[in-house]
Amino acid sequence: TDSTTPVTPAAFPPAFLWGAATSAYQIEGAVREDGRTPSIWDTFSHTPGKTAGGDTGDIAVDHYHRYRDDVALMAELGLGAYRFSIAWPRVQPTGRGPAVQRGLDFYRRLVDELLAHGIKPAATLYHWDLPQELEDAGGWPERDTAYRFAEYAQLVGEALGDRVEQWITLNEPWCSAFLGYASGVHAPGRTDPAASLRAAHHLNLAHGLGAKALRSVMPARNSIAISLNSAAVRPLSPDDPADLAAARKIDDLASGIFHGPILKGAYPESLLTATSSLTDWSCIQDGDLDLIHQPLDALGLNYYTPTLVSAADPDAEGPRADGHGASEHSPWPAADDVAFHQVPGERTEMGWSVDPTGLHELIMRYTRDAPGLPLYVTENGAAYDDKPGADGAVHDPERIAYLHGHLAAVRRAITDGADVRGYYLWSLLDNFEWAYGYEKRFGAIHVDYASQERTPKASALWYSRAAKSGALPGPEAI
Ligand code: PNW
Repeated sequence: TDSTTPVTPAAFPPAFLWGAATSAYQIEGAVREDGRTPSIWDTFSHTPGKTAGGDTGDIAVDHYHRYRDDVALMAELGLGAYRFSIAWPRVQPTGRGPAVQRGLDFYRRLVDELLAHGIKPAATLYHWDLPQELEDAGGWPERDTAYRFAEYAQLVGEALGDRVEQWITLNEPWCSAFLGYASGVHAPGRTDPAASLRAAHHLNLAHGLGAKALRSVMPARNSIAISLNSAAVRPLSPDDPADLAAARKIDDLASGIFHGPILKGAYPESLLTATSSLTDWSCIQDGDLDLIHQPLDALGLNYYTPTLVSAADPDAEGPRADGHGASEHSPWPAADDVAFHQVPGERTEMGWSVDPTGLHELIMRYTRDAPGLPLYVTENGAAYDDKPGADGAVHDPERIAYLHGHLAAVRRAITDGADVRGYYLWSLLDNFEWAYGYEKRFGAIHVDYASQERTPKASALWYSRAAKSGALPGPEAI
C-alpha cells in the first residue's frame, strides 16, 4: 500500500468538506424515550448470541442527551460537515402513520446546533433501524416496506427540508439486504438468499420512491444522494479467466445490483442470470426501474477495504472467510463457486486490509460510470485497539496512517479528474459496532463507556489540522 509513502502537504479544493459520520442506533441510546419503539436492531441485539458480549445500543454513547457537547467537540476540531442518521422508529414508531413531533424535535435541535456552529448537516434517512413492526409484516423482502419508506421520507423532508441541504436516502443497502437476510449477521438475522435478493430490489425501490418523495416536499437547492458500499473487487490471478469471472460475479452482487438500476435504470443481465436458480425476479414490476432510476445530485461511497476472490469448487468443504462476520451462511447468493481471500499486508482490528489504492480505484470507477455526478466519500476509517495512555491521551498512529493514506488517495483521484466534494471520517465517536458490539473502536474521539467521557484521539487532532488548513499534514505530524 502507499499509506506510508510521504506526500507533500497539498491543498484540497477550497470548498472541500471535511466531515465525520455516525448513525443513530450506534450512538444515540435513549431507546425508549420520546415515543421511540424497537427497531430490528433492538430486537436483534437483545437476542442472545447475536452481538459480541450481548452488547446493545440501549445506552450507546448517550448522544441523545449529549448532542450539544458532541457538536461543540466537532466545532473545536474544525469540522465543516457532519453526517448523521435519523432513527425511523423515533419518527414513525410503527413504521406507519403521522410523525411523532418529539422524535422529529430531537433532530431539529441537533441540526440547529450544527448550523449555529457553521457545520453542514448531512442526513441519512435509513441506517438500518427498520421499525420492528415493519419487519413483522415481512421486512425488506416485502414490497410494501418500500412504500412505507417513501412516506417516512416525506414526513422527514417536510420537517427538516428547510434546514438540511444534503440528504442520503439509504446507507449501504448491500448490508441491509445481504448481511440482514442472507448471512444473518445483521438484523433481522434471517438466512434466506432468495429473500435477500427481493430485499435488494425493494431497497432500490425504496431509494427511488424516497428520493421522489423528498423532491416533492423540499426546496430545489437541496441535494439527494445514496451511500453505497460498492466493493473494489479483485481477481486472485488476474490472468485466469475463471478468477476474472468470479470477480465479475461478486462485483455484480456487491455493486451492479445497486448501480445498475439506480444509475442506469437496469439490472446487469449477468446478475439476473447468475441468480436465476434462486429467483425469477418477478418482484420487479412494470415501471419499477423508471422509479428507481431517479435523477441524483450526488453519490456517496463508503470504503474500508478491497475484496479478493478466486474461482472455487462449489462442492469443496470448508469455510469461505470473506471478512463479513462469522456465519455458516454466505452473504453472497448463488456464489458458492467463489472463494474469498485475505488481502496480504497490514490489517485493522476488523481484520480488514489497509489498501488506499482501492479507494482511488472506486472513485475513478464512479467517475467513469456516473459522469458529472459529484462524489462524496461518506464513510472511511479504521478500528484499532485504542486506550488512553498514562498521560490520558490516546495515541493512535495507525489510524493517522490509515486516514493519511486514504485522504492522499482521494486527493490523487481529484488530480486525476474526479469530482470529489467531501470526505466523512467514520466515525466521529467510538460506538456500537453492530455485531461486534463495543469491541471495535472506529472513533476519532475515544469514549470511556463507563463514564461517557470523550477524549479526542491523536488522529482527531491530526484530522483537525487537515480540516482547518484544507491540506494534508504528513502522517508523522502530531
Ligand atoms: C459500515 N461488511 O458497515 C456502516 O455503514 C457503519 O455503520 C459501520 O460502523 C462501518 O461500516 C464499519 O463497519 C459495514 O461486512 C459493516 O462488508 C459490514 C461491512 C461493511 C460495512
